[in-house]
Amino acid sequence: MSSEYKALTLETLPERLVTVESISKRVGSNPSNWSVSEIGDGNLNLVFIVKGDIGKLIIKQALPYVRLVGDSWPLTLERAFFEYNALVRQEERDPKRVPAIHYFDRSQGLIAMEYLENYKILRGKLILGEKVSGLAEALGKFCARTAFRGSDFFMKAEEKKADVSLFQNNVELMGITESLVFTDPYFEADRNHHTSGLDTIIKILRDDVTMKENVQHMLRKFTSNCETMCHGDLHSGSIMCTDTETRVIDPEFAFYGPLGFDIGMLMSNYLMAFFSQPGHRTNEIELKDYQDWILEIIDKTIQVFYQEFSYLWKNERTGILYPRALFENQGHDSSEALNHILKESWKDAIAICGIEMHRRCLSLAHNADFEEITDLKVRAKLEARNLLMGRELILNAGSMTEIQTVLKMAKVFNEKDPL
Ligand code: SR1
Ligand code: MG
Repeated sequence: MSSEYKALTLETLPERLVTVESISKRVGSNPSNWSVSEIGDGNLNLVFIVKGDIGKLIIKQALPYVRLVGDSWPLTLERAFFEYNALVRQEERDPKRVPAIHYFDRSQGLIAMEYLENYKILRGKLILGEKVSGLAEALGKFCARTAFRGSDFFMKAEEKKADVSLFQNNVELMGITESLVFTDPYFEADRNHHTSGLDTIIKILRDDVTMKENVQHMLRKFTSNCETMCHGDLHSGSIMCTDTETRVIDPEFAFYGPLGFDIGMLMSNYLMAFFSQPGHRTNEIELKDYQDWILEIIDKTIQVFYQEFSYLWKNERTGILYPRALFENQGHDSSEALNHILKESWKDAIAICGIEMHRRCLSLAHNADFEEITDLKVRAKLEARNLLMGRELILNAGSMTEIQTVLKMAKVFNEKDPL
């Protein structure tokens, strides 16, 4: 392909990509037999499915602007470079959990990757009330393995530093998170919008100085604690599932940051799915059954995360931090140190969880869990529960040491009528 950037179209894609051997050998060498559809429903990029005589591929291409907003918000193509690099590392750290990559072209902002046959975006399944077996095991392990193996607990110090330095250049996407997640929800930012009827709740949040301080303490960690490589955008739209299989996609927001970041964001998106359920089903038995299932998934995910992280701590602690030379090799127990790290990261995860619960209802990019509820009174009530619980999490992150406390709190807020 030429190096001058051009966005692909349904018409130009076959002739432009058939010359790429790693693509044509998987799709077919006759471009007139390729069928192409554009399926991107995310906020940033073009995503094509290409089908040919031999097989199917996904082609993802960055646009030089934010797709959700248009060319009034320019964005370089570099996010594809960071996504590519993150996928390579995630494959090493948790094999077969992310799509295989078949081609990358930095100047075109383009990645060709495995087509996940029969998989659907998890968010859609959560809205429809579909269960996925093995979900908690897959994502608990993914979060633990990527967190542990992307840190100084495991990596060679020079490789870790080189990697931190590479991902520190993901300035634009970290900038989006810094504004849309940590800042905009808490004042009247230009790009904000919210469901009508929520003004009294929003005033409570924006008047809460202690809560805003806690959010900024967390932003300080986001900008300065580079302890591990985070996916950076691990919501239910970045996860694809069949009824039994789970894969993680879309790590373009990857950055080196706090260990609890991904698990906190994931938990938040489950809680929003939980709170939004009454907007998607009215049969009381089905509703309760599905909401209970979501809470079980959160519980299990956290358990698996702890088990896997502890396993890796015992068996793969090869980095410069808490070396065996200082502990096990001298007959000294390192489990108190592990508990300290897990406790600190859990506190961060709770705070991130609350912050994500706020931003998805208050700043630019809302989630379909709530947005697809057409009855605005119902939507406002459910979002209000979510917003107020988010506040409790941010205020009390330090004292909510057990996942059970979070799950009980979700059940309490689920019964409230705060408007
Ligand atoms: C302008 S991008 C908005 C949001 O979409 C992505 O998925 C991230 O969550 C980002 O914050
Ligand atoms: Mg995305």
